[in-house]
Amino acid sequence: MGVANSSFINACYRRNTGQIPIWIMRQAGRYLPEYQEVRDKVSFQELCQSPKLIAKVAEQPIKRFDLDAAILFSDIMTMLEPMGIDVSFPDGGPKIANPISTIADVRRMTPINPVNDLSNVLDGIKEIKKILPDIPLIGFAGSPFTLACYLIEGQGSKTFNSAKKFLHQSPDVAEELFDFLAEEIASYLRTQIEAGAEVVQLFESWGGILSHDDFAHWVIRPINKIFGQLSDLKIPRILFVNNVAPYFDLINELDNEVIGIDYRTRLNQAMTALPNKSVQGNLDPTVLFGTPEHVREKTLKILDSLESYDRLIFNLGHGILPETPLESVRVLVETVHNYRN
Ligand code: 1CP
Repeated sequence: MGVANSSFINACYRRNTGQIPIWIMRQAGRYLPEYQEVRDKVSFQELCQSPKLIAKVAEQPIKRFDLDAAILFSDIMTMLEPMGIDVSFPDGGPKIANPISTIADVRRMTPINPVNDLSNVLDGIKEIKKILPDIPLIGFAGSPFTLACYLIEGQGSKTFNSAKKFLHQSPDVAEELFDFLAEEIASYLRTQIEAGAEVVQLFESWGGILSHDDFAHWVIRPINKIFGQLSDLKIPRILFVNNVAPYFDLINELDNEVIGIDYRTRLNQAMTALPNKSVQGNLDPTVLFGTPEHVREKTLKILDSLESYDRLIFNLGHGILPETPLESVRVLVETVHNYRN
């Protein structure tokens, strides 16, 4: 079939008349025993620095399930390391030893040249394409706001209140930080495409905590800059926003192709609210802890609620959780694929 005419790429452009495509956020990860086996031998950061291992774990979910896209195995924090940010993953989640708080901190961050500074990631993309030439490959980065959350807070948080306060206490510093991040993210995504990725996704994991006004300024504006800088590449540009519904009016105006929808929102409402976008989502990842019949029912409930399938990419409404039963994933993929042949 070829990547360009795959159901996934066609769905990104709102023209898929075949099977509904499905991939799963965090599809390579801890719920897979074969991933755990790799992680028993190397740390997460060692894994992210080895092109051969990147390709091996990116392929694992594709080998096991009939998924329609692969995603680069990396992390949103990886691009920060060559900028001089000291990132580690002591207990699973990221931790930053030198968080950002002043204009001097922002100016100390080094602009990166991805071809030199992130060559292992780009070589990982090339390795994945060698193994999986016919499966669309998604490259990705974190959004400026989501990266700023970790840069300012220094670690994960339930509220990211320090990051939110920062936008109001030090707007000029934030402005410079966001401009810097937007430039770096755009150039990094471009090199991912040049290395062989066919699609990009921006993860806006934390923007959903912002007021509507702040979302317009700190999410929409920098993301439009990033997507604008990629428009000449003519590749599908996906934006996933965790808690997207309050901002549908702003999202509609974005220059991109696909919006990832979190599990809180009815997918049919998202499709109505975003008439010119393809949508990607949105089964609640915890559903997969139910019985196979339950997984099938909840999946069909979403599918049955929709009026059109030409612009649908099925996915979970957030990342798959560790310990998710493998049988549930199999049932999910089968249910989506059998829905429209
Ligand atoms: O093996 C391990 O113990 C590490 C766990 C792990 C994995 C498998 C982390 C640490 N990152 C990843 C891979 C990863 N992260 C991928 C590629 C895998 C795939 O999709 O198949 C991607 C796309 C990400 C993106 C990512 N990292 C996001 C955005 C997605 C989201 O969940 O909203 C975020 C917020 C991160 C930060 C991060 N890295 C790792 C963890 C556990 C976290 C989340 C921490 C937190 O909740 O604050």
